[in-house]
Amino acid sequence: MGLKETLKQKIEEFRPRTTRLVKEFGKVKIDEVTIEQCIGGARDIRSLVTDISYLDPQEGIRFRGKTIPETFAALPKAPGSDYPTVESFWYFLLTGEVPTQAQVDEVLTEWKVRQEVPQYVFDTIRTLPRDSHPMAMLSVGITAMQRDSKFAALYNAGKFNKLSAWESVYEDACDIVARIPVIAAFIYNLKYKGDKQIAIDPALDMGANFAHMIDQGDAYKDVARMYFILHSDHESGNVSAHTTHLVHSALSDPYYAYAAGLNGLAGPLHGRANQEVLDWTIKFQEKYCKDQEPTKELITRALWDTLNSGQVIPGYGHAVLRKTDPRYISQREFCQKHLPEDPLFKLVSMIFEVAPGVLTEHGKTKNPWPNVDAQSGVIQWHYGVKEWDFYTVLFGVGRALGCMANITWDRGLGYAIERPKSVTTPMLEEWAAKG
Ligand code: AMX
Repeated sequence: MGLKETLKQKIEEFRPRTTRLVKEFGKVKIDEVTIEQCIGGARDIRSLVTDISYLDPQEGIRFRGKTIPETFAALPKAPGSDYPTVESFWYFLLTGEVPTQAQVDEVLTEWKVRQEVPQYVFDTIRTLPRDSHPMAMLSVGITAMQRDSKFAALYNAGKFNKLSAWESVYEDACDIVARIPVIAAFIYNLKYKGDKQIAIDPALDMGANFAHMIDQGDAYKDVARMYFILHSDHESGNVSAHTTHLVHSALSDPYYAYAAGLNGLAGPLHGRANQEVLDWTIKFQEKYCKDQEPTKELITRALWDTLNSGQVIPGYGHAVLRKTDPRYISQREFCQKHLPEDPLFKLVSMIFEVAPGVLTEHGKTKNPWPNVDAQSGVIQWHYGVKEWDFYTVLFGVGRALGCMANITWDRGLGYAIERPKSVTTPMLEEWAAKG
């Protein structure tokens, strides 16, 4: 059975569970809301459902019930590689099942057809000023491609059906995940390589082809596979996943929805933190280490300078996590294996030794530990992808996997338009007075 048929069976088997919960247990309370949460970004309020991944504050992310090491161990690997193909991970995210090699091969073949990006998308991106941020370029590219949405076409033809609409969301989702690395590589070459474009190699899996298209060697193939998988999903309350879900809940098609998600990912408190980390680290070297090697004392001074100027330490802290992010650890282990002597890796490791203590002493953040973004730029830098304003685009390629798997299931289970209720400040004051 192919991926779509498997998914169809899974969605149809799952649907009665959701229907029963709403019909029979709809009034059961699972949370209550405080004034602090209402003003403070809805933090921790249980009000979203996803089965694609779950984020435990202590343990970190589980994709479909599996930790990062379990996920990497379970999925079929790319030939000669330590890492699974992105295609096998896509199958797993969508269905919750570890695919056989034959099932992975089917996705690989399908993506070869889907990955052809229409020329007008490239033409549209080319009209932007070259100094536009690459995230703006990516967002424009995805929005431009909305013209091709199969979900929008179905809706426009008056054929929207609540039970089967997910099938055209799935079609768009697959097109987006297959095409987005090609668009990202195009942007990279356009912005930083004098528009010297490299054609798709149809023999390669998604990660390997991305490496090829940005003119990287074999070693980077696993970097791309690992990077896209690690950045894919972090349950559905984070800004990019939540925005994508929210926008799609209005039945905006997956292109509109993911462009919106990317626009959220572009924020410095979210996906752009990986760019900020490199920026911070390079500026630290320039300012504090002109005539000397970095030391813990110098790092401590620089961290306090940043905090005292009212800025955050990028790559540290998290809205949900209360421990070192396992995505950080996974990338750190990659560095320890493949680039242990890299000076930037050594510096980032030294920051890891110092920053949690400084942030604890500073006393504001609930989580002084590093998140995914503290480690990801180092790897890119090591392999020569030094244009750090591009790093969030890499995040965006990976995040497409989670966001697209999520909205395919959203539609499959017929989730409603999202519409939380607002209150006014006088109302809060009135409730506050009553205690
Ligand atoms: N440096 C300095 N101060 C920090 C901090 C950091 N890394 N992390 C949190 N704080 C501060 C907050 O700004 C807040 O200060 P305030 O009371 O003056 O407003 C206080 O600590 C409490 O914040 P919190 O409850 O611990 O965090 P949060 O849930 O409000 O925010 C996050 C989470 C990630 C936005 C925050 O930790 C942060 O700004 N980190 C740096 C940016 C970053 O790395 N973002 C990437 C996160 C992962 C991702 O999405 N890719």
